[in-house]
Amino acid sequence: GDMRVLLLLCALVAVLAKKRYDNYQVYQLEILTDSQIQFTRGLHHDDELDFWSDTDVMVPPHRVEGFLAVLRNNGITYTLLNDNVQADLDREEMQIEQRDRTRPYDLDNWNTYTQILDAVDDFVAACPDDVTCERVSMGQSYEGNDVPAITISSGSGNPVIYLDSLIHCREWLAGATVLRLADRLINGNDDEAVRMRTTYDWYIAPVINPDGYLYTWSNERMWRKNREPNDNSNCVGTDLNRNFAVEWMNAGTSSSPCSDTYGGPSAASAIETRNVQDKLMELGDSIHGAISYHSYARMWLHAYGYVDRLGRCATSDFHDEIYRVAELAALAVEEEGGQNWQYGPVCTVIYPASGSTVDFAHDQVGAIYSFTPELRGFSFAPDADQIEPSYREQWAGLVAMADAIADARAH
Ligand code: 0X9
Ligand code: ZN
Repeated sequence: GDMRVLLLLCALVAVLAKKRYDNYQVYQLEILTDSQIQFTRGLHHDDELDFWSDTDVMVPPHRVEGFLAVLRNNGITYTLLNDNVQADLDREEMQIEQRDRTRPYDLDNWNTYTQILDAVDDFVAACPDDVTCERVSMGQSYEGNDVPAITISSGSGNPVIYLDSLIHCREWLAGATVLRLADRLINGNDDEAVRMRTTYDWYIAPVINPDGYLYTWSNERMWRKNREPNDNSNCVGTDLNRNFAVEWMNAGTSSSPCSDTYGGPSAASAIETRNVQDKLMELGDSIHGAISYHSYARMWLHAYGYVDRLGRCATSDFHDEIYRVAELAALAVEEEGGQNWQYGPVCTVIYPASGSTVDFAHDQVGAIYSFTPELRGFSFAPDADQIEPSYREQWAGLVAMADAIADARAH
């Protein structure tokens, strides 16, 4: 009767509401020379081109022909990485449907926001005797969703390591990796896990941008920003990783609300940014290490992302020391995972990008060991079987970083 028609209509609306990526293609550009770099930076201003990394760009089907012509005319060589993004998303959806439904979440699969909250609650409930664990709130998002965090403490005033993920909500592998790192820290009985949780206190925030994360599940898988509307524009969202109050709008940031790198109307305008800033400032000097996980590019990055007055990449006073630790972490990741990793400052290794977590923690908080790994792989929608190797190699990188920091402090 009427009820069935209504249900059908609801289903139809739900299907129509979700953006499809049929025949969206991803190209990897070869950018080696300065002029190739300059040309590619120019492409960043085109809001229809979605840069997945420094070299990889997703192109909607109606733009492919013209885009490739422009590349050829400018002498840019390219390879096709993905000829139909929707096929990857279909596979992803299938893998999610095949999950074990008897469990509230699955650490080897993609978890919804609610499932991540369930995992956080489970972890803290399973806290081992040598530490205390708590679920705390980092604050609320624009839409009023909780930004959850896990604290692990031995109660003896240990230095803190801060971890976060999903500030860019489409980078699902980063969230899945951090969740498994938290699981190992709490539930691990091995020597390394025990040593990590008893020599450091931990503050772990797996979902910095819950509104965006929910939106990637319900409406638009490749959404990156938060979900705050913009004045005088139909385009929604601020790139939280350009919104921090550190050299805001200095480089690699758009002032157009429709851009994926829109820095917001003012520094720290977004509540999700302020949640992170306030917590980092509160933890202050007790932070010995801060890591904001992103995906993907196979890089262990550190400060700075911003440039000096002459437009050259700025260099931290602590460059040599943080580069040393980045190298140790990257080598540990490489050795465990077998993929090739780069390391160094954001600005030189990937591209100039100011107002991000890594620079804020370094400059404003004084956490000199502030890092931002770009995880493994070649897509924002990797196979779920990438979660395990990502976690394994990131555990190795995390332990290498933590030990290198402790070493430096001891000398
Ligand atoms: O553009 C970014 O924010 C980062 N790349 S991503 O594909 N994850 O969006 C690169 C900037 C380096 N990361 C930080 N500064 N945290
Ligand atoms: Zn990111």
